[in-house]
Amino acid sequence: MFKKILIANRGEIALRILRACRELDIKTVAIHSEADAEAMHVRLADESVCVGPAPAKNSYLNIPSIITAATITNSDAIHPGYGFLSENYKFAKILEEHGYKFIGPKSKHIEIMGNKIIAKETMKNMEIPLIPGIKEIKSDKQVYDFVEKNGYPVIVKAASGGGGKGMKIIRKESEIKESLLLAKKESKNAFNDDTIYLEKFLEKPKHIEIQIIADQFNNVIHLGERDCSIQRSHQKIIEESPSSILSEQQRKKIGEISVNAIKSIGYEGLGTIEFLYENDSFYFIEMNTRLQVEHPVTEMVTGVDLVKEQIRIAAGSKLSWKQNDININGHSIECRINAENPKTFKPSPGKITQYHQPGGLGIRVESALFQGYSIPPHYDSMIAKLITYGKNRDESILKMKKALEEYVIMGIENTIQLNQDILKSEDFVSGKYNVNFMNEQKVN
Ligand code: MV4
Repeated sequence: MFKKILIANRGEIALRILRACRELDIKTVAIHSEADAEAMHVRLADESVCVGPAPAKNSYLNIPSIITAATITNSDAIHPGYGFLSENYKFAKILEEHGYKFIGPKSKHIEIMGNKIIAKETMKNMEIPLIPGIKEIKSDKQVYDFVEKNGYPVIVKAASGGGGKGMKIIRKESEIKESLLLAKKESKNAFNDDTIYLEKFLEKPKHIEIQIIADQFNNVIHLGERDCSIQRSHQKIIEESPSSILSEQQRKKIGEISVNAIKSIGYEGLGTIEFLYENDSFYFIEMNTRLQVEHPVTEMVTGVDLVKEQIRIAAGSKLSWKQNDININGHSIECRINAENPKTFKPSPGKITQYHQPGGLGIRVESALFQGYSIPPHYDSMIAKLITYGKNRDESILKMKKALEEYVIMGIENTIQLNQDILKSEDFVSGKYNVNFMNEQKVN
């Protein structure tokens, strides 16, 4: 097992990783920017190293500085968390070449899944269903021919994109030329790669993702699904597991398909296979090769500590579970709480003047906040995740409503009330919501 892990992240996820390390009796090194010297992850770690100034590109993304921190602290592994360097295959590769274990998949698999066209081709060969489309758009004519045969609407996406960047929906012929030009231009600007592809556009899909975990001996299991359809501008707000619309047979089938695909590429570590789900069918869109923000809902319903298992596997241990050991029990919901104006979603950094967090049976808070802490303006605005567990979905919702009522975060604007409004809405309560929920909802 590792003796010391450097946590290349901040905020709630740095604390989550730190706690997993403690339980595994592994020493921790926090890294931080100049703006985060007082942050909770720095206070709780065994050691800490300042890796640069406030802007992430100079600190949490500063690869030479982070490797130097690993060297001077004699760390043997680096946990990237989510965001920042977590899906940077070059970073994973540098660590592989320098004898530090990157706690995540092999750089090769991060690279494959980072290119959405290659990811889709890889999955297609493994019998995962795809949305009909054009693999790589090389000429406008291909698009004219496709819509002639398959009709509108279609969607153009950036090969290097993901999470919604550089997407264009095309609903009629007159939009084709401009949309293709714009999509190319935007993806060149954002990703320095103007490769684009096309899919038939699904109007009302759910976003359903399957959690998998694979060890270094090609043992692979899935841990059911998460429904992440409640989002705004491609930022998730509420996630839940299990999804209320899947039957036990559907879960088993999509889980097995996902496991087989992962097995056949020799993947190692945690992974999430993202699907769009419409009219009882799953369509693969992307794979995430990192620990995800919403991992707690899966932990609550399976009882598996995903971060401890991720670390154990990275150290070369075998999976602690066989597929038959995994049962989905009860229901879990996660609400993300952001330091934002709940109407405009403009970030609201500043000092927390009063803080009280909810508790009780089935209530879990993942946050690095404390009274007197100043939220810096330089990073993501998510400040807390509130997770509930109940014996069924109704109980999980009820506990969430009561826990949100109890949560006090003063001094900054936050999205607690927005979460309350969503929980009250008819579409949320029925479970029959889709990715358009926040656009359609008259959440007030
Ligand atoms: C789609 C789609 C409909 N049809 N692809 C947005 C982010 C990226 N991961 C994929 N996205 C979508 N791809 C086809 N062919 C609708 C979306 C989409 C979406 C997907 C998941 C969660 C939220 C979403 C919100 C708007 C659009």
